[in-house]
Amino acid sequence: MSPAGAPMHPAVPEPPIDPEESRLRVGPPADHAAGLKAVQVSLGRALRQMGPVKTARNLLTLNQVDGFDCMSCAWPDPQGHRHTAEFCENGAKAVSWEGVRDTVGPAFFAQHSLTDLAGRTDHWLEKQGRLTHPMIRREGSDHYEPISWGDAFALIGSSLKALASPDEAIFYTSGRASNEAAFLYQLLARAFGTNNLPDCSNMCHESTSVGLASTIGVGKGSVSLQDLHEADLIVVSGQNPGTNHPRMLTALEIAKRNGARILAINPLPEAGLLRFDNPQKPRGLAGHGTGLADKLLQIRSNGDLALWQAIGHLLVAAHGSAIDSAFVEAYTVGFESWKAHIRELDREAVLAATGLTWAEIEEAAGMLATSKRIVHCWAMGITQHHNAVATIKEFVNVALLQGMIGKPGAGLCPVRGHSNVQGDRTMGIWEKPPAIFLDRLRDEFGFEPPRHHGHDAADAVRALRDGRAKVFIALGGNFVAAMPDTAVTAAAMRGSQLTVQISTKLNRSHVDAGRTALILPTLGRTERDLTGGIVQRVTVEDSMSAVHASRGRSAPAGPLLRSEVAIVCGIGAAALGDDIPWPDFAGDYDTIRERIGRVVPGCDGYADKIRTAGGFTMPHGPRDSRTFPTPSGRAVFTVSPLAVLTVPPGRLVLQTLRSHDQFNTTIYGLDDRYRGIKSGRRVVFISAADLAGLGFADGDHVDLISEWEDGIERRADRFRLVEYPTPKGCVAAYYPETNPLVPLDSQAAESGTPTSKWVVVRLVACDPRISQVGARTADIPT
Ligand SMILES: Nc1nc2c(c(=O)[nH]1)N[C@H]1C(S)=C(S)[C@@H](COP(=O)(O)OP(=O)(O)OC[C@H]3O[C@@H](n4cnc5c(=O)[nH]c(N)nc54)[C@H](O)[C@@H]3O)O[C@H]1N2
Ligand SMILES: Nc1nc2c(c(=O)[nH]1)N[C@H]1C(S)=C(S)[C@@H](COP(=O)(O)OP(=O)(O)OC[C@H]3O[C@@H](n4cnc5c(=O)[nH]c(N)nc54)[C@H](O)[C@@H]3O)O[C@H]1N2
Ligand SMILES: [Mo]
Repeated sequence: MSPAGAPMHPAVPEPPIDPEESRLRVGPPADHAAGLKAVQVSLGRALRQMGPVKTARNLLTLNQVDGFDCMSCAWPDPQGHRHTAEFCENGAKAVSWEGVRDTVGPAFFAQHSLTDLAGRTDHWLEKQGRLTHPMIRREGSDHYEPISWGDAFALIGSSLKALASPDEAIFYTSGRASNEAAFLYQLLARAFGTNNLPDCSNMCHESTSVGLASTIGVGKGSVSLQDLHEADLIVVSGQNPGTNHPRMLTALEIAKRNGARILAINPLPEAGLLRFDNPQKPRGLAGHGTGLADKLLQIRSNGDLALWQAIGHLLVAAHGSAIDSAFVEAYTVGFESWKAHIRELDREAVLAATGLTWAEIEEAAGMLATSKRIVHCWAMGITQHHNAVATIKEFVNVALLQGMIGKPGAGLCPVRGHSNVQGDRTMGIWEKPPAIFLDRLRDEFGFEPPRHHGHDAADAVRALRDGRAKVFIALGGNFVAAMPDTAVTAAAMRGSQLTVQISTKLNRSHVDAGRTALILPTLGRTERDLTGGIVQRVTVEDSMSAVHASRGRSAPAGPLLRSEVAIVCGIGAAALGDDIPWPDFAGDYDTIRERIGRVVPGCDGYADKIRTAGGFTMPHGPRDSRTFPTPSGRAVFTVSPLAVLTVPPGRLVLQTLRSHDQFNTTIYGLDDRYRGIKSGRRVVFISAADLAGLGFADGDHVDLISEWEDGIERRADRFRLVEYPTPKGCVAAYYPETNPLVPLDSQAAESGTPTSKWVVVRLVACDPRISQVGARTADIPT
C-alpha cells in the first residue's frame, strides 16, 4: 500500500530521466511537413550512422523493385514508376538506425550488468548498436553471457517440452517479421499445441480488424493507392501521416492535384495534415508546397463515434443524391434498423462528445454529400479507444450508405503501422485463427492444430503475471515498453521462467526479462541473407494488400547473426523434432512459400507469384466484386449506442502518441520538430483554457497520475506543460514514457486494444528538479 493508502503496483526499477531533458526547449509548432529540412535530416543521420558506402547502397535500394521493403511503415509503394529516392525522412531514419556500425557483443555485456542496464534510458539502450551474439542471462546472474546457437535452441526446446501444457508458452510477434518467418512461427506454436500468438496488432489495428470483419466480412482495407489518387474526398481521421506515414502525403498531394478535397479529423492541428512540401520535387525543396486539409475538425478525444452518427443522421435526412440506394438495396442488410436509430440523434450528446459546433458538423456532412468518390483513412486516434470498434463500424455505415466500397476512387483505408503487420496476420499470426486456416494447416502438415483461442497481448501479460504462462518468446518488438501498465508488464516478464527475444537492438524487454533470459540476434531487412548458402529473399504485405519480395544488400552486422527464418527453424527442430522439415525450410525459403501457397487462403501459387516484379495483390471480395463474405453474403449496417465518456471535474483525458523522432519504443532522438519540441520528451501538450482553469502556466512541471476503477495509483513523473492548440479537456504526451499510466484492463470493447488514446489523468505540481526551462521561446528553428 502507498502511504496514502492506495493500492500500488509491484516495484520494478524505472528507467531514469534522460539528462538531455534539462536542455528542453519549446518553440511554435510547424505549419507544414517535409521539404528541404527533411532531406537534410535524413541524409545527415544516414552518413553519421552508416558511413557513405552503406548509405548509398541502402538508400538507393530502399523500396525499389529489386530492393528491400522499408520497415518504417506499411504504406504501399507506387506501381510502375518509382523515384530514385522512394522513401521519406523517417524511413531513412529507420534504415540508418538498423545500419549503424556500433555493435553490442559479449564485451559490452561483461561491462554492463543488468542492474546497470536497468538504470539506462530506452534511448540509450537502443543507441548502443546492433546485437551480434546469442546471449543468456542464467537464473540468479546479473549479467548476460555468450551462449552458442545450439545450446540456446536446446534450452528453449527442453523448456518448452517441460511445460505442463502447451498453453503455458506465449509466442509474441512484432509486425516487422517477414511472411516466411511469420508462417513458420505460427506453425511452430500450433504444432507445439497452442494458439497463444499475440502480436502488436492487438495494441494497434485490432479494432479495425474486428470492426471490418464483422461488417464487410474482411478485416482489411478496400482501397489501392490508385483509389486515393482518384478520390474526390479523402477523410483522414485520428492519424498523423506527416510523421508516421510520410509517403502518404505524396498520395494526398496527387489527389489534391486531381481535384480532391481533404477532411482531417484530429484534436491536434498536425503539421502534415496542413501543408506538404514534397522533397522529391524541386518545387517542394524551395517552394511553398501543397495545402492539404480543406477542413480540419479539431475534435475532442473519443468524439468520433458521435461525429459519424451525426454525419449519418444528416446524410439520411438530406435524402436524395447523398445516398446510393441501389447499393444499399443490392449489397447490404440492416439498413432500416440503422436508419431508425440514426434518426433519433441526441444532438446535445454529439456536441458534448465532439466539442464541435453543429455548423462544423453540417459543413463536414456537406463535404460527404457533395462527393462521389470518398476514401476513409484512419489510424491510432480511432483504434485505441474504448468504443473504437463501434466508431469503425460507423465509418462503415456511412460508406455503405453512400456506396463507397468496391468502386474506383473510394473505400475504407485503415493505415497500418508496422511494415508487415498485415502480412503477419495473413500468415496466421492470430490468437483467434479461423477454422479454415487450421483445417488447411492440418491437411498440409498432418497434425491436429489446437482449436481453442489463445491469449491476446493483454491476456498474455495476465497469464504471465498469474503464473499460468511460464515461457515467453518474442519474434521482434519490445513487449515490455509497448504494452500498457509498464510496472505490471515488467513484473510479469521478470517473473517468467524463460524469456526469449529475437531482436536486432537492445531494449527494455532484455532488461525486464525472465529469470532465465535469451537474446537471439537477427538480421534486419537491410541485410544480405545467405541462409543455406544461397541468396534468400523474403516477402511482405503492405497496408493495401499488395505482396512483394524484399531483399537486403548490406553486410550483416556480425558473422553470427541468423535470419528470423533460421532462428524459428532452430527452435522448431529443438522443440518438435523432424516431423516438420525445418532444415529444408531454412535451406530454401521457396519451400516455405510453397507451403504458404497451399495453406494460406488467397495465396495460391505464392512462390511463383512473388517472382514477378512488384508482386501481386491479395484478393479482397468487397473491393474486387462487391462480394461480402459475411454470413448473409451482404455488408452489414450496425447499430451502436452513443455513450458519451466523461471525466470527473479537474481531470483530463490524456492521449499517448508518437513524436517525429521515434519508431514506437525506438527513440531516435529527443526532438519533435513539427510540434516545436527540442531536446526533450517529457512534455504534456495542454490547452490555454485548461492551464488557466487548473491554475498552471506554460513551463510548469507536473506529475501525471492516472485514475482507473481499480483505485490503483499509476504515475509518471516530471513533465513540462506546453501550451498547445488541443481541445479543452484533452492533453497529449509521448509513448512509451506514459505507458505506466495506461491500465492493463482499460481495453477497447470487442477488440481488447489498450485504450492508449483515452487515459483519465490529474496533474500534480512538482519541482522541476532536472529542468529549469523557462517560458516558451520563439527562436527554435522547426
Ligand atoms: N516514424 C514513425 N512511423 C511510424 C511509427 C512510428 O512510431 N514512427 N509507428 C508505426 C505504427 S506501429 C503505427 S500503428 C502507425 C501510427 O500512426 P498514427 O496513428 O498516426 O500514430 P500516433 O502518433 O499514435 O497518432 C495518433 C493521431 O491520432 C490523433 N488522435 C488521438 N485521439 C484522437 C481521437 O479521439 N480522435 C481523432 N480523430 N484523432 C485522435 C492524434 O492527435 C494523432 O494525430 O505509424 C507507423 N509508422
Ligand atoms: N501508450 C501507447 N502504447 C502503445 C502505442 C501507443 O500509441 N501508445 N502504440 C502501440 C502500437 S500501434 C504498436 S504497433 C506497439 C509496438 O510494439 P512492438 O512492435 O513490440 O515494439 P517496437 O518498438 O516496434 O519494437 C522495437 C524493437 O524491435 C526489434 N527489431 C527491430 N527490427 C527488427 C527486425 O527486423 N527483426 C526483429 N526480430 N526484431 C527487430 C528491436 O530490437 C527493437 O528494439 O506499441 C503499442 N503501444
Ligand atoms: Mo502499430
